[in-house]
Amino acid sequence: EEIILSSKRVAILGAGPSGLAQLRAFEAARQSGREDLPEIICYEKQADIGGMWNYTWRTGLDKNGEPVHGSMYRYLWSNGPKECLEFADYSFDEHFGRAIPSYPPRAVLKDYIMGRIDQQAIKKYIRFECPVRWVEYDDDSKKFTVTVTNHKTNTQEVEEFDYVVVATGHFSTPNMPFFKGIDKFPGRVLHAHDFRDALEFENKDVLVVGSSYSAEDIASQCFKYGAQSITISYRSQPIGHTWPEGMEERPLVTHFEGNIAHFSDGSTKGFDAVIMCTGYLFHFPFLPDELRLITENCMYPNNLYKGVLFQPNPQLIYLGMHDQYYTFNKLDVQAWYARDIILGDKVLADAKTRQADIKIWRDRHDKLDGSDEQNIDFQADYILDLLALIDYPDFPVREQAELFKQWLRDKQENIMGYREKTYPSTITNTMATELPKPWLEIKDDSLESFMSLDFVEATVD
Ligand code: FAD
Ligand code: NA7
Repeated sequence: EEIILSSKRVAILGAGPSGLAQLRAFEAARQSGREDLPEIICYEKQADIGGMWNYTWRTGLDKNGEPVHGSMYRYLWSNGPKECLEFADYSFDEHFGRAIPSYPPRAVLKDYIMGRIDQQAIKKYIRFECPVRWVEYDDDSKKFTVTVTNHKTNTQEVEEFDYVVVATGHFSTPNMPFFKGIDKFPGRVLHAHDFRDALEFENKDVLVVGSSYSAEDIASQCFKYGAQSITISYRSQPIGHTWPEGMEERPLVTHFEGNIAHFSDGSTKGFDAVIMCTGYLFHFPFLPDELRLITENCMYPNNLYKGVLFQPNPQLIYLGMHDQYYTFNKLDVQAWYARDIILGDKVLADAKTRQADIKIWRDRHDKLDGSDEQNIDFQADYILDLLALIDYPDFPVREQAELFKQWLRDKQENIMGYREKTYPSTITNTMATELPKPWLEIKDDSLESFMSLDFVEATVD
């Protein structure tokens, strides 16, 4: 029988990359011989770990009637170099036993992330098919009450915790705009969240609204899988790539008449389908106002000390709430820091000191010019700030920032070919191998098919 030495209890909400990073951080402490670990329960709505990286064919509601979490689609490949998300303590070489290309498909990246986790050790903390319904904090007992629905037993569970870690992601609840006449559009209208298989749009004229990652990638997917034409409509700034024939950018759609879209430059065009790539809402229906993070998708949400501790109540921790450049390695660093705070290894600064620190970062954040280059350096500085506080293995954050900037240039040079570029690992120095044929021609993206390709040793200029 397990003896619980600590009276502390921690709830982790979500078992995607953030929640898993938190579980793994505690597991690392346990393996290093720590005995004063808290009791942990991780509640996960889905039936498995992996979060966004679990591909689901479902849209709308899942088998339990819960909103489908997944926004990933078939044929999704990493949209950034794998060298920028490589773990310091688990390299791609170690996982795959050989060099692979820099931009792997979803299933390959998922295999890597999962490979680092001792699934047996970690799954025992997780209650699957348990969506969190409500979280409350009691000022007197200084404890949270967490209420979940356990779909496996069809019962409600209520437990008390000292800490709650919110790791539920923020790319699942569509931000869906309205345009006059869209209610009478005769074709399919969907949000990126519900986009699954680009083949649905073969030979179709597709309107993509939005100008960020989803718009860029879903438009490219539609091109790759045979759409007849793709028009990308931007609100603020065009993406600005040199698009292949059949793709173009236009300013914002103003309204629809039948299947005809009218754009703000006075032009018009008829479409078969409209895909709203208009981003996501931060949605925490299980949190009362006083515990709820209120933010848009940005580089440093307000009210989060060190980007993780909720300022009004630092027993509440949020992971992965920034807009993303760095992903898995950054989530690891956040989780490591959160663990040290929970274990009491780090003394928490008083509210005034924390507020002053938040202000420094928010002031810097307000001065960013919105360019990717500045955002990347800002996020690198943030990670380095956290790294200095913890004993997580150092990793070459700045070198990875330079790779991100190269990635931007490579996308600019050839949006349909950037995934053929290769970069050296900042962890092992291994040079990525090249795809044996153009990305546009590799249409089967399964793990087996990808790993059976004859990767080519990269030529060094
Ligand atoms: P998530 O992965 O979203 O996991 C959150 C978990 O919380 C889920 O398992 C969910 O089921 C669970 N959950 C939610 N609500 C509840 C609840 N009420 N109760 C219990 N559990 C709940 N990143 C990259 O590094 N490279 C990429 O190429 C890339 N491509 C992307 C493409 C798309 C289309 C999207 C949407 C994101 C992409 N990302 C990419 C970013 C991705 O969000 C992160 O890689 C990562 O998944 C974030 O991890 P997370 O754990 O914070 O959130
Ligand atoms: P983002 O990066 O939050 O971008 C949202 C985009 O949607 C952005 O271009 C917005 O334009 C645009 N938007 C938002 N509302 C509207 C309306 N009303 N009309 C027109 N355009 C609008 O979300 P993404 O889905 O692209 O990316 C999220 C993650 O998914 C990311 O990490 C990827 O890896 C995958 P704006 O520039 O604000 O004018």
